[in-house]
Amino acid sequence: MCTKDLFSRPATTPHRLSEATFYLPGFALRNEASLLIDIARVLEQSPLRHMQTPGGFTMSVAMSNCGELGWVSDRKGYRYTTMDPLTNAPWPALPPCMQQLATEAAALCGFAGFMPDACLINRYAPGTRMSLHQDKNEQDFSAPIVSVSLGVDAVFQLGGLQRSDKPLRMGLQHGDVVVWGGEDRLRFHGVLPIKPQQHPLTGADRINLTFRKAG
Ligand code: MD3
Ligand code: FE
Repeated sequence: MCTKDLFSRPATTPHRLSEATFYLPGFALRNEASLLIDIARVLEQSPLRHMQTPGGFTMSVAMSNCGELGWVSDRKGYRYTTMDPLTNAPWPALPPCMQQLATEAAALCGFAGFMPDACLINRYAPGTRMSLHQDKNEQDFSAPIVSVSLGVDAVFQLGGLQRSDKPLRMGLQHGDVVVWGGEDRLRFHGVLPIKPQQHPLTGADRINLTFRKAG
């Protein structure tokens, strides 16, 4: 499935961060080359773009999607669509190697049979942040979300179920995977401004993939 990868690594055991949040350090390293090729192909069809918020601001994170459904934001609100509003074509299909990575990571964390129908691709340039929010545009909160970090390091904020709960900070590096489900699925979370750094595969950028069951 991920044939471009020359070296295979053993699967890491998940670290349980809370009741239903699991950290798999470096889990995506075994497929890093395939993943970056797949992402580049997706972005040729549905390019990264800065979406508008309902309040009329431009998001600093550049985004695109693959899978049956894609997350969009515009003046009308946040939602999932089957068509890319930029190209007026369906979102590119979820590449099998990407889907397999997400399904395997979820299964290692106790979420057997996770079949994502959406993958949001976020690109953070230096200085870009994502403020605390909940992911609640999906139909089914019983499915987990699988997050894959690529490129330069980020400091992730994991809050509680109330916006006012003080968030924990954790570093996320190239290849790290985090799986969130169950009672942690609706926790507030965010990303602090990305510091200027260089990564051999992505330059100054961080790329984050979030695999979701949206429909
Ligand atoms: C914790 N992305 O796209 S992924 C997003 O690094 C988003 O780009 C961040 O938040 C990023 O919506 C963080 C990690 C993540 C995803 C979903 C969660 C953390 C979560 C759901 C519940 C709790
Ligand atoms: Fe989120």
